[in-house]
Amino acid sequence: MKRYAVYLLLVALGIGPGIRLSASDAGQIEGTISAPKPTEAVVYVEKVPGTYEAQKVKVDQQNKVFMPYVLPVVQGTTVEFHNSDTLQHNVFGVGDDEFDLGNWTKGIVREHTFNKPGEVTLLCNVHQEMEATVLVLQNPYFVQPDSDGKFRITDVPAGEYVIKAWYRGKTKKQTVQVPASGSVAANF
Ligand SMILES: [Cu+2]
Repeated sequence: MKRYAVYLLLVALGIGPGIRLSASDAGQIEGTISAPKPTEAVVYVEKVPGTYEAQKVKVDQQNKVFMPYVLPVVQGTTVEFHNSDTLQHNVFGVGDDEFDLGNWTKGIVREHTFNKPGEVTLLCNVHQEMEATVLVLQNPYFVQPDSDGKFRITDVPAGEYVIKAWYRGKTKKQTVQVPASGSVAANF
């Protein structure tokens, strides 16, 4: 009898609040960005109150190309830099965060944690043609559009936000009102 009462209490605590949160407090931002290569753009919410879990993300160097070419991350994310080539690469960053990981070859992984928000250009001092961008963002409400330029940012807490579309170093912005359910349109 006692055990059954505890079970009922857990059900009430566990399921009740979950349903309410997901059903009525968050909306979506969806739209289209017009750009020559929309998959290389990033659409993001500038600031959403709260602190967010850092991620661990991988960047590879293949055939003298950084993969991916554009990498949006949450502030505090550690990026593992791999080298899949049989030659030496170097990774250094310039811009809002500056670092130099030195030179290394295949099989070795080096890391950098991106704690400063902003835009960081990745370069290799061995191969001048190698370049990539890391966008260090305050929150995880960001997305990269598909090849048609369409994007959708989901589960955004209801409220008014500035959203930004970054493409090749340039940023456009607009203000949206995210509803408690459903979606708001934003086109760039
Ligand atoms: Cu290189």
